[in-house]
Amino acid sequence: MDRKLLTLAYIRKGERILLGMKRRGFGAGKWNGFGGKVHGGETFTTAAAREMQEEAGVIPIGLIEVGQLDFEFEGDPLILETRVFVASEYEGEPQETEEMSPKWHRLDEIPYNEMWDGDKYWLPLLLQGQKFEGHLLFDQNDKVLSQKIQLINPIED
Ligand code: 8OG
Repeated sequence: MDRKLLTLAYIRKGERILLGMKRRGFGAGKWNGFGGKVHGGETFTTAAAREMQEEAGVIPIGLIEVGQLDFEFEGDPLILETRVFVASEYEGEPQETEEMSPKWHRLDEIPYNEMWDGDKYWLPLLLQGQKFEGHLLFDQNDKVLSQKIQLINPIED
């Protein structure tokens, strides 16, 4: 099975999260975090920071890895192994790029119906400060066919 290594990073500041409207390519028309392919010689963390700078014009400070998600599409042997990060600090000001239009969203107004169909299963965990790993299988219309997400070292409350 082929694996492609991807990053996905969010900036969460208090009660808001920075999302970008993807303007072209894979996932166009969806709100998402920022990320893309890990280049040779990069760590996931350096790739996540580079992608965020390229797509949103900000440099995240103190990225924390909070998840690993394997995305798979029905009929396609490729697994998109995606490491998920979050930071609460950044340098620069979010700006529109060729790839993304960034915008702050209140945590109680996350536009799940304009995001990847699987995000509603795991983004709430990220927002709770949990760590998670999982696998999501999508059909050819990007709808979730099956998903399994589990917490790593759950936070007790
Ligand atoms: O470089 P490119 O834009 O192709 O990278 C794909 C980005 O999309 C990468 O950051 C990982 C992310 N991504 C998926 N699937 C999903 C998904 O189901 N939900 C979210 N939020 N992001 C996804 O590849």
